[in-house]
Amino acid sequence: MKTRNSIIPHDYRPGRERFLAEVLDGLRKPQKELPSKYFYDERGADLFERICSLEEYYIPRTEASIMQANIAVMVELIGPRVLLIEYGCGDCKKVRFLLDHLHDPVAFVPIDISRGQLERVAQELASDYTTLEVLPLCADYTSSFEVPHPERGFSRKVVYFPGSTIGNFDPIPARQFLERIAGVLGPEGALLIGVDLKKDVTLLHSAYNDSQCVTAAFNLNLLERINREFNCDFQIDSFRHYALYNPKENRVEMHLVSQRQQTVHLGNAAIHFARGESIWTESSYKYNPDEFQQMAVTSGLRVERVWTDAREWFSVQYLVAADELTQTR
Ligand code: AVI
Repeated sequence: MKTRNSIIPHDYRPGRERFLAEVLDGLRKPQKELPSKYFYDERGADLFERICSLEEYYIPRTEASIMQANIAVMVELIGPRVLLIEYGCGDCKKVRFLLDHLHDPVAFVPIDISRGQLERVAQELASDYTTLEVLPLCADYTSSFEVPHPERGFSRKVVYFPGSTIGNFDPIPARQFLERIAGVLGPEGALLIGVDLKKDVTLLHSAYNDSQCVTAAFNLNLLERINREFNCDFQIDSFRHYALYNPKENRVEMHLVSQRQQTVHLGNAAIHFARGESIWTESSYKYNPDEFQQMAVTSGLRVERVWTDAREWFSVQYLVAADELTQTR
């Protein structure tokens, strides 16, 4: 949607009521939890940008090095005049590298839940890439929405999903999400996705427990956001960030641990915390390439190429629609 001076995103954001219902639902479970998608209000999006520039958080620079080393082959596989869609585009820094190399991309649909940032970056992209139609969409990208249609015809849809955000889904939702992407892409489309790989636990530990405590601030901001938006009374100082690798489940888990026995009030609800009790706020699954390939195939997608860095910390993978016969549902 375009007005004279600005690009207005199509808006499918979850409303306040749904946010509140999901918070209450999560805090009433025996293992309390909060959905990680709510990290990304304006402050959360800023803190995540800061995480991405930390030395310990290896993902952005490792992924960027893989993209740089292999971009010629990637754009050859993707082909010209595509409709590019990015799920969870954030500040759109990563996609610029791809846009700089693609052959005459027709349109770009950046999708993100953080509306202020999305409006800003869509505007910047539209003025930097003058032949590209920028069609921002503000949504929780795990929900249903319609991909906007560009004015010019395009050859195929390509979804870009970098940063290993797929790792933030539990295995069954991850498979369902890939299935949904396969549906958006249709038989001709392609998915370029970043997938974090299993690695030394000490590296994971420092990546999610950085020395400047930016990840801790990012995690705690979720409680601050709930306080701000629902007039809730979380005592932020009485919760501590805690992240650990769970080798049995192949995931980093982030928690907020109550430092004392306390009661928090949210609307009419009173939520009790024992000392040491945690709220589970995020999982970040780590795969090996075979495991990811297996999951993709059951979602209607086939991994055609996998690129990794020399230390095999991270992978960028190119997927297309699986042939009917190879799908093992
Ligand atoms: C967005 N996502 C891939 C990040 C991750 O590594 O799971 C979010 C994050 N959480 C803590 N640090 C970064």
